[in-house]
Amino acid sequence: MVPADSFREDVIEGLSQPQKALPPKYFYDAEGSRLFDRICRLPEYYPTRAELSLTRAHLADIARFVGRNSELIEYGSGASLKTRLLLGALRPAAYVPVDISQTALAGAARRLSREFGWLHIFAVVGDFSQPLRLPVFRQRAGRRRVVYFPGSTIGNLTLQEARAFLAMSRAQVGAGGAMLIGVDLKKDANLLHAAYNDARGVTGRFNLNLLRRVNRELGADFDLRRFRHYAFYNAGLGRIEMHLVSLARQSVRLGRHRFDFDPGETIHTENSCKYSVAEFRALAAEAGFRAAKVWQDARGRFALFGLVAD
Ligand code: SAH
Ligand code: AVI
Repeated sequence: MVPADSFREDVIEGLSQPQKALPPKYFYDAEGSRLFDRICRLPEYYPTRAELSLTRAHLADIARFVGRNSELIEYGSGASLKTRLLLGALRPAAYVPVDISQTALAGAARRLSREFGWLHIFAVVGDFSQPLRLPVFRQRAGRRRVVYFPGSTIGNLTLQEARAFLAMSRAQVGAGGAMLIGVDLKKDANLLHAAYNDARGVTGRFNLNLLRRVNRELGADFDLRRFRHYAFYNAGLGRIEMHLVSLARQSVRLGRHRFDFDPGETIHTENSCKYSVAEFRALAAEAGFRAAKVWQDARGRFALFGLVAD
């Protein structure tokens, strides 16, 4: 659970800015996590299939890179879909999935413990953008700590947040540790546009669900029929931007606060940054990681980086 106070504060602060904005981490209530799982199965949403296929294709090499008997920490683990491929090959000593969505985490931990009876799972509900208390394991010789961050969730962070996240991970794994991180690559804007504007409208529902959550948990009165999903590729900034567009002049109440919208005014709800291999290599290097391996899917849409903390 996200503490209600910080949710309220973040929403009020975000809606008070000249460009209204809401943090994307609040997408993932039970319904948001369910809708995200549906997005992953959409024909237009290539990242999940691309990352799954490259992980399958390079599984032996990835397992060699990580080594056996590691402590595997996964941030934003959600349904732990890709992890299921890795676990059998990596045979980690412990698996620590961390997610802000309690429902997604609980479901994943249940399924994994059924499938991998030998695995020690320590699930942590938490926000990886804040200092987190993770289980402490006694340091054992030969046990490597590895952070796994698939799905290109790094793309949902600002550059500053991504730098802070990589630095935190570097400190966590220590010298000799490693990171496996999935990164969506720059590509034809038409493909990107389709992936975030699917024909069935599931991404639109995922986006609008954020307002439903603000209404339900904070007592606001957003009229969902008067906002519409809008996503486009901002080529200058190398990112998909998701917004909710106000279809009319309107006011929304949240407690004693009132937020006024002009027709066409937007709430910026998510960035999904796309990187080139060189750009991401440089970003990782700033945090003290060397990109020892870069695996890509056959069509060069998505990359999994094997980073080493020297
Ligand atoms: N790793 C999965 C899920 C990606 S979706 C995959 O590759 O398919 C992003 C996941 O990150 C969601 O499960 C969401 O609940 C979680 N998440 C988003 N922001 C978070 C934050 N600040 N702290 C912890 N988890 C977060
Ligand atoms: C979780 N994250 C990497 C997804 C993305 O592609 O940025 C979230 C998402 N937003 C819309 N569709 C999927």
